[in-house]
Amino acid sequence: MKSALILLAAAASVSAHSTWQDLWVGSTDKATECTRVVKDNNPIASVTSADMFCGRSPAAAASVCDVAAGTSLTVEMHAQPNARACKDPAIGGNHYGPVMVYMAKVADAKTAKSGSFFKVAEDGYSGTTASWGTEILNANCGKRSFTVPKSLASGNYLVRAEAIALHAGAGQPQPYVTCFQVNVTGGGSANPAGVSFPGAYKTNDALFSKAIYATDFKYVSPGPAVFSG
Ligand SMILES: *[C@@H]1O[C@H](CO)[C@@H](O)[C@H](O)[C@H]1NC(C)=O
Ligand SMILES: [Cu+2]
Repeated sequence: MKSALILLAAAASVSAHSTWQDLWVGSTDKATECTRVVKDNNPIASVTSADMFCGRSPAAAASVCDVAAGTSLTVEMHAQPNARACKDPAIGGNHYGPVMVYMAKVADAKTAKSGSFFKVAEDGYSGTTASWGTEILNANCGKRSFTVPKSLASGNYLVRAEAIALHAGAGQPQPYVTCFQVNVTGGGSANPAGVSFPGAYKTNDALFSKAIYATDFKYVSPGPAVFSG
């Protein structure tokens, strides 16, 4: 009986893991065409791991997707690879935490192994029921849309989608990260300052240092402020 319960608990925690996998350019579903698909749906071991760059051992993406500056991109997360049904939560269980998107200008999105990432979107927590970024994601079938800043310089970029589950408690953030390869066209001259991954977060950052269930928990955004152009 005891071992059956432990097995059940293990199965539940595995199914609650998730992975960013698909990209939409405007209303066009690019599925995984421009995705550096990560090897599995497990969280990254720590916010200082080398996996923080573009996720757990990502495969090369087939393409680089064109997107016009000032138009929208949508990143999409689901629990299991290639399982996009809306009936299942995108990131279920009690995986409460922020959802963020970063971009980094790179010489060649197909081969880039590092980047200077600026933040383009964030859903943190506003203190009310169901306001965590991951809850908003679940309410939107795993999709988070954002506008590629109109002022951004044209060229290749990595889009880095991130969700950080905080349910495990203080000092134990569980990040999920995937990168997408895009080519921004018709842009301006902005080259926003960025941060590196790993590097931008520390395990003792304010957000990771306090359990989300603590009565005095307060959301403190990890990383830089959102660049909106
Ligand atoms: C990016 O778009 C520009 C403008 O359309 C094009 O000249 C260039 O070849 C594209 N680069 C890639 C890598 O797709
Ligand atoms: Cu999980």
